[in-house]
Amino acid sequence: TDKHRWWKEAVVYQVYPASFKDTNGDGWGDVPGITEKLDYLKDLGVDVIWVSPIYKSPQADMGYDIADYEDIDPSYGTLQDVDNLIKEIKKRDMKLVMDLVVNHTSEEHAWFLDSRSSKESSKRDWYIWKPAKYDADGNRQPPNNWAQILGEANSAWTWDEKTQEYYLSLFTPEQPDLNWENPAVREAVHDVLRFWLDRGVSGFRMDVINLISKVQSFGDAEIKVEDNKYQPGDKFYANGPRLHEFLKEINRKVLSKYDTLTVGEMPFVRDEDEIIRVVGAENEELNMIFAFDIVDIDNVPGDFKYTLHPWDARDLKEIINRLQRLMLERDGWNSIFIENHDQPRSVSRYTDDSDEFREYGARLLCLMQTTLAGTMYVYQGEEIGMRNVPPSWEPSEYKDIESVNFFKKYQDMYSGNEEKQALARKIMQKKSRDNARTPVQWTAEPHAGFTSANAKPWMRVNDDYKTVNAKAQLDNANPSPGYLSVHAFWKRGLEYRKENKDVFVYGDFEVLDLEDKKVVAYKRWSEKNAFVTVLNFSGENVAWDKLGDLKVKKWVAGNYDETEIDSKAKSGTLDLRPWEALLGLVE
Ligand code: TEU
Ligand code: CA
Repeated sequence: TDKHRWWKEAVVYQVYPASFKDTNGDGWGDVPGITEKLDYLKDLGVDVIWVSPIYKSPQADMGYDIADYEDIDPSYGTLQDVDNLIKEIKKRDMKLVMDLVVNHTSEEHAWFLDSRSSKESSKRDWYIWKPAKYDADGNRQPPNNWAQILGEANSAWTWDEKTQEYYLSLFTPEQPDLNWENPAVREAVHDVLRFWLDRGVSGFRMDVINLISKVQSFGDAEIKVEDNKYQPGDKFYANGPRLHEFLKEINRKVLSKYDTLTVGEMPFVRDEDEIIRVVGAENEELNMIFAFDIVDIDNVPGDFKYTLHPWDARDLKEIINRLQRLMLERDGWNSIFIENHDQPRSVSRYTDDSDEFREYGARLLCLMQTTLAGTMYVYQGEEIGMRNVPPSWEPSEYKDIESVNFFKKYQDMYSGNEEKQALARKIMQKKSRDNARTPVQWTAEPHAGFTSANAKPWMRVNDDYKTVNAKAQLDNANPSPGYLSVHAFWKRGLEYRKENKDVFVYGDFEVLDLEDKKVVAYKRWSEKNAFVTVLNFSGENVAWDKLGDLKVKKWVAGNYDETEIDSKAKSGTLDLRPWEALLGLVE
């Protein structure tokens, strides 16, 4: 129909380049490493490759601090390497999407160097500068109480000695926020988009794009986290007053002139009208967003991310149901993802990553994602069921700035308190971004084949690589009769999704049995076909009797022995084993 678009049907694979594949033995992944693996990605069923930032950067936040939007960081390669990558991608009928980080730049970007050089600089108002405040004791204080996002113990404002003012740096001091109120900034950003689109790139993943418009009063945030000096300030900068104007401008001036995929990262915001204003087909802003509901499921609501909060299948169903229905009913569009470089590994987080159940869990999550409506995103390593780092890791082995800051906060606040230090380690192992950033496990060779044997990987490889690696799963796609390796299951799942795109990409959605605490189940259908997905999100046997009127014609996929799948009940009560997942064609 007229609502079909290539970017809706596409399977997007996210590459986190430092950890993907190293080709020159410096222990750091690179652009030629991506090129080397294109056949692997094509074979998996990938259509679009989204590469996390490879631009010139001091790497304070792994490239999300950009010093030059129009050049490549030498640690990743050269512009020629990227041209070659684009050429090779096109040859295979795939597309490249770049990461666009324009809420902020690096402090080393020429624009900021100029801006901070003097109050009279012509680029002073390209960033957000404010005078200090003074408390009753005459001590200098930042302009307001907002906390830094990647270092919650600190202020979002950084003092500049030379010009005696604060600049806004929501993420880290090395990432000053651009002032989007200034039309010259917006035009410079438009030029960045054109630069890459003209080079053959097919779209952008837009980093924290909903933070670009700030409430200009820059007032204090309400106190939500009692034991923290600074507070979450998102009410003042998430989906701020001019966001839609700025997005429409980008669309009108740049995007509408190309055929692109655009996905905006949109933390903090749950409001349905706000979501539709961005992704509603009529609104001409972005194709889709990354909503944070599923990846925030285990955070204490209203608190920072490094907290632990229990959840069960009901919470997951509520989210899936709400977002699937919202997009279908209001002509918006979903992104289906549960992993990325900021999140722990899904098999560890949502299922059970023990040796006994890891593969079942990974196949269950695959079956869930490949049968939901939206554009499908796979994060590197997800397709082989990579795990979180093991609990035995020392704090010093975590590399991410957010992890470093979190450990430091706990050390400062609770020094000498063994219990709190143990808690910090536990939270880290469950939630840190490092979990997703360990090198991809390609083979059982030294360093998992990520880099050469005598090199030192920039980040420790997960010890489980001898059993969990791509080669083992490719060589042995059928580890035992009726079972597929996690990789083979993904490959088949993506293929099946495309063959039945009328249902899985575009079809209708209805959740079954919202109340059950263990099982997530839903029906998907089109004019041609109907399917039911049943997922046991528990390590227990469950007798599930909520198929209702549905009669299964044939079970077509499952994460247990598929040679026996026909013996499963087709109506009435379904006996589910731990983490069992089933897909059935219904009458
Ligand atoms: O992340 C934005 C974001 O809000 C979170 O996902 C963030 O990673 C953090 O964990 C919240 O506690 C994006 C990028 O994906 C991330 O890698 C960058 O660090 C960040 O923006 C700044 O550019
Ligand atoms: Ca390298």
